[in-house]
Amino acid sequence: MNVEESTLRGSQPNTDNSHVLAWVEEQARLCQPAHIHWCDGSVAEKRAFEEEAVAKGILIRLNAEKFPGCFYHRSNPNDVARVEQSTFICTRNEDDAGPTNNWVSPKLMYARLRELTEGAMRGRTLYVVPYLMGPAGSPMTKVGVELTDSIYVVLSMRIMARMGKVAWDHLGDSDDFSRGLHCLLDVHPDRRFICHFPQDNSIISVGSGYGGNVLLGKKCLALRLGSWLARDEGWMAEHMLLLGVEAPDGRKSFIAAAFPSQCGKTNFAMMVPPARYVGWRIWTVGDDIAWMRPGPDGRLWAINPEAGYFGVAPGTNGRTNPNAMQLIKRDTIFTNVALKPDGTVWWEGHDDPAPSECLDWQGRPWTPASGEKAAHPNSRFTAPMENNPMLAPEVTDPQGVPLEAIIFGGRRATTVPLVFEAFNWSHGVFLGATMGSETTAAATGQVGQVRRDPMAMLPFCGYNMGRYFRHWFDMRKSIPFPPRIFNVNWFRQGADGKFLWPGFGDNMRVLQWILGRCQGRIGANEAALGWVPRWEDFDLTDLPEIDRARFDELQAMNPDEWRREILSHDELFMRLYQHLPKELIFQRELLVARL
Ligand code: OXD
Ligand code: MN
Repeated sequence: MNVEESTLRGSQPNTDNSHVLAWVEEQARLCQPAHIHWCDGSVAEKRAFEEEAVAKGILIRLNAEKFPGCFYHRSNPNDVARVEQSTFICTRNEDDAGPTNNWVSPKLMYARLRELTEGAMRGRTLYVVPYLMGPAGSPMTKVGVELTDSIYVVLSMRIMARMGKVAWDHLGDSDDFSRGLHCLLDVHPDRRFICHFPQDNSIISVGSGYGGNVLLGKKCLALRLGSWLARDEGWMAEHMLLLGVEAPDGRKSFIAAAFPSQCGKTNFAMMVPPARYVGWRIWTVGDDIAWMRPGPDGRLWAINPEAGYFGVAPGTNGRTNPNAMQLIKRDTIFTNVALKPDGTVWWEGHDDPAPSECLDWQGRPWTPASGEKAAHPNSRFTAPMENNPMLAPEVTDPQGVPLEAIIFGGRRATTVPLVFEAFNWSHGVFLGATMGSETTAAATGQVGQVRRDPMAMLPFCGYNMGRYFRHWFDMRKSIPFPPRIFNVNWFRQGADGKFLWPGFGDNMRVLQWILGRCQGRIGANEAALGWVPRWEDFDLTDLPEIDRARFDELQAMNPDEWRREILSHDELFMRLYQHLPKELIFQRELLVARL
């Protein structure tokens, strides 16, 4: 079957929203597709798309017995990660985008994109993908419509968001939706632009097929446009996982945590506590994005706007994330992992030993002697959240979940202790704003360099970061009972270069301390960095490798390292100086004085 023969190639509009109809017509006139398909999100439609994608070689069907409903996809080798250098925030004033974003004026960027997209879908199908970010019926939920010429994007969007009729129903005849246009073009880095127009609530992404650049509901809408909308509307759009901790007595506490890409958000959100935590359970609300707003009770409430997981495959296994290993056995699209001869998949860090032969992420024959990685370090699984055995039932609650704690954490080999607590909200905002982390493969560029990544939002804040900090401080005024704020670092290394902390399920011990603090059950020592755990309060039962000396090493605060750390904050602070809230300078001074 080719494009021309596809039974799906054309369909009638399935909404009578005049704003949508007019906009789709305008975009179709620009891109000149051969067909327009209006997606309804049904299972029959999904099946037909899968057939078509397989027939065109875009997807490979995996072993139906071992991986029912699962597919395999390879992206263009030049297109395997987010491209921060090609991502733009196009506001009328450069200052609104701020120094941490690439900026081009909307006028210029629209003109450049018009040239690129004119006739770009000739002979192809334009899919109209209506979707919701957030649960149906939630006051926080937003509608997006993505126009794309990629069937892989359509199938992925159907996993990552609530797609189809549900979105038209939510929208009614309103004009309030994010307009997104995605064209593959020739998938060439020179013609790759991921552009956001916050003042028009619109996104245009061209030249890429990589999830983070093209599943427009995720980073583009839920974070970049979302953060802009959130500031205007008095809420927060954050790069945070959401989880619920259930105690043996059934009480559930909800926590949000911000970590940069590839620092273990998915694993943390799906954590299985160690055996000694009898009766304790961790429920996943979300693994990447949280939308948070003050509730009528004065607490901060959060929803996960997504409906699926776009998780990093390498390193995922039965020890690091048993729930993920369960949920990716069905209905999942794997991208850029290795393909085994029996139609199953593999990646570095998988439970199974390396296959004696397979095809690597570029489709080349691979053996363990090849000397290269079989899966790309940023290879991914795209899987529906409903397959998660520990999916929190609250994930569909229109009100969301009330937060007791917010955690910030980066990937730091040195300097930053395992856990400490901020003295108050302002101090917590300072901790988030000065977060540093080593770069990873989630974005193109050098891996392993420490960079400032405030609130893990550096690549995702859709406006001036200085004003974003201001928004964080201001939010306190509308949250009488704010969550407590903590800083963690799972990645500290000893002199031997090995991780000091086991991480994964054992992070439950850190969570336990955090909840004890939130609920007033556990004391702490006041230290220069914040409140720090006392040895006797920290549960290390069944973890003999963490003796007192190791614990002290994990929690150590080395004044020389911190002097350097504080100086390195300056680089970001100077760039943002024009809009930097004075509270951050005061917090810095207080820290220096405490040191
Ligand atoms: C992601 C990312 O894919 O942060 O979630 O890059
Ligand atoms: Mn992310």
